[in-house]
Amino acid sequence: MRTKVAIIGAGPAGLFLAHLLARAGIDAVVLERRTRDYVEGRVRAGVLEQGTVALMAELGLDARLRAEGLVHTGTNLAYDGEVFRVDMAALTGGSAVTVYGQQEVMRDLFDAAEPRGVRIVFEAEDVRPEDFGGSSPSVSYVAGGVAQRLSCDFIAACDGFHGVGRAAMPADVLKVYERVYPFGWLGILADVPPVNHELIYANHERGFALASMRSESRSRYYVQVGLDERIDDWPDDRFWDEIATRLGPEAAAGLVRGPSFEKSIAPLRSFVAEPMRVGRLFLAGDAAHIVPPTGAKGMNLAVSDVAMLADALRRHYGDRDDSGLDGYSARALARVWKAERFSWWFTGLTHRFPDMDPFARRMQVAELAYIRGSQAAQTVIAENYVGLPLT
Ligand code: FAS
Ligand code: PHB
Repeated sequence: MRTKVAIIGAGPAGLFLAHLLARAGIDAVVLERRTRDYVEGRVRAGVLEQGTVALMAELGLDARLRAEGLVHTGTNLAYDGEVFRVDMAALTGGSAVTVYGQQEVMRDLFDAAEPRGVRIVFEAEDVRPEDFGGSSPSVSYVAGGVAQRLSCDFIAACDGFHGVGRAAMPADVLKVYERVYPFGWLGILADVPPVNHELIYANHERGFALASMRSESRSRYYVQVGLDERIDDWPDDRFWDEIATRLGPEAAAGLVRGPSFEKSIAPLRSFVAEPMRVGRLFLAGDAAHIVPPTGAKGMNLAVSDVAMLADALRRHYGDRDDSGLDGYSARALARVWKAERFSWWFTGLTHRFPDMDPFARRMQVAELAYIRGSQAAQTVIAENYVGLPLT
């Protein structure tokens, strides 16, 4: 089989890229090792930056998003029993974010795939990018027990943090930067109304907490937990007591408890692999970078990467201009590092680190108190949270 662009992975990066290429009339094939149900069933991101919303609209995939997404013009910070709101729209000339779960985004992308000629091979096994150092790359894989080879012009590794694309890059070319945090996030989904109509990020001496949602009747909550903690350590009652404590009396005043139907623990790390291109192999999304979810950047970075890559491929095929492909890695990394910085900083501001001494704790509280009273400091949060422009 032959195509122009072989895409490994049908997560947000792979599917947004596939749709962008389909719209540009550039043939592509997506090789996904799991089933659609598995990919769509993963509970992950919850907040779309303005750029991601705009891309869904540009692709004509935003009908449900417009109908069901929750537009948030502000977000809230809680500390020492206080809560204050950052009016993001006022501070960014009207920008906002939209709460719309990654599961819903994936459903919209998958539903529109076949009608738009987006070809996806699910349950592709043993996927291997090959010969991407030359002008005739290919991807070998096994489908239905039969060995296949997909010849192509380019390979886009959109295969996530544990994918094969980055692993196939020469070790002497790849440089990685990493920070593994000494804690994780325990998250639940429960069909109860959210405690607040916007998100609340809470810094408490017992640890971080986040009050989010998926709709006006479905809540998403997180508490910071130690790396040695397990889901079984956290029955619902303990979770609800802890989220109430960490949000504080004012923020938790309207907390509605109920049975969780999803409970998971995610580790936190900051990670960047450079470069995001070797020969005809390009990395995009979690395959190249990971951020702690504090800044709600993960999925949104995947989207901005593939928006840049699709633009570069359009110029290659349409104008025989390779400047976009040659500049992709530097351009994508420039935005990635700014999101890495914001996510790392926001995690440092709101989480309890095991080695934190009383002075460090007071510095956190002092910085939150300063932000509370500073339009300049709140503008920094607002412009990063709604999403920095694609440069
Ligand atoms: P993904 O990992 O989403 O997709 C990669 C795809 O490639 C997967 O479908 C995988 O099956 C496939 N694949 C992997 N190896 C393959 C192979 N060898 N062959 C074929 N296919 C292969 N982000 C936020 O903004 N907010 C959050 O709250 C948040 N929570 C998260 C919680 C967890 C547990 C995790 C893991 C991530 C979370 N993220 C969050 C980040 C997440 O949303 C990612 O940023 C986003 O899914 C990135 O999309 P992709 O780059 O497409 O990678
Ligand atoms: C979520 O709703 O899952 C969510 C929201 C904001 C974050 C992280 C996760 O920063």
